[in-house]
Amino acid sequence: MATTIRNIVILTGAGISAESGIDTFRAGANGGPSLWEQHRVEDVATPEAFARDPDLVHRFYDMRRAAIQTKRPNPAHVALARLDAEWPGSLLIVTQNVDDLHERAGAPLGHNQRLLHMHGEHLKAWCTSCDIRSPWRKELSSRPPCPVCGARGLRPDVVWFGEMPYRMGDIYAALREADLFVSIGTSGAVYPAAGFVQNAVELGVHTLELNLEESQGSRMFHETRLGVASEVVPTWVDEILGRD
Ligand code: BV8
Repeated sequence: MATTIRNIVILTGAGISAESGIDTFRAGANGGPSLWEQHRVEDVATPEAFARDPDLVHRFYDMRRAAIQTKRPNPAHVALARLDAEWPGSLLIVTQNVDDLHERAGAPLGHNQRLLHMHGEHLKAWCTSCDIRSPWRKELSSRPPCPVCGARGLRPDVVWFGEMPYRMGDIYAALREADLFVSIGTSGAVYPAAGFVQNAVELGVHTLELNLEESQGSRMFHETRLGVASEVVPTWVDEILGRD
């Protein structure tokens, strides 16, 4: 591992929010059915699905948008917010999650852009008429008017399968500058996010995985630590901040 670590890129997935009671895509919180067991991806998370049955897609996202507002950040989110507040080098947290638990774990995250939602956010609505994204906490099933242009063409501001993830240029630029890439709570099943570890290894970056179980990308990491995020993430943050 590089002697001094200055620039860190962290990728988070549904596993970091599991202990906050948010279903992951492969396992339901509290043992219930996973998101993808409740709905087929191609029925609810593709542009084609939205064109075919917008009511079903709106119901799916209205349910999740309402649910995350009843959840709270857990010690893993709080530990990353502490790292963000205290890390002297560069840090970019790239989340695949569309919940706002990273932001709610520590105000600094939102303001100084050290957090990036590559797959969008539940709490934003995107107007397909004026192309503006607006903060949104309520439902979209009743086709409410866009707060900017008044058109009734709002969609969830999430990246569906087949759509280009957000700010890929910023992510690759941060990986090129990184000394350390850390992946937390992700199964490594969805691309291009699942390809970041390979990109990092090819760039000579040290790679660390923190996950409940082996993932599809585990063999590519220099180091894997297994356990629940609420335990392994605070321990790692203490270590990297030299507090252990
Ligand atoms: C694109 C938003 C063109 C919506 C999401 C290459 C090869 C094969 C396929 C492809 C490829 N390139 C592209 C594709 C197609 C596709 C894809 O990857 N398909 C897969 C299914 C094979 N990708 C796309 O369509 C992407 N777009 O490629 O555009 C392009 C190409 C190149 C460069 C640029 C653009 C768009 C994908 C984004 C889709 N939208 N979310 C919504 O949320 O509804 S994806 C969604 O699913 C999440 O955001 C996340 O990315 C993924 C779920 O994965 P995880 O977060 O990892 O969750 P999962 O449940 O799977 O795993 C949880 C993990 O946590 C587990 O490992 C578990 O052990 C662990 N865990 C559980 N509890 C805990 C824990 N860990 C710690 N503590 C715990 N307590």
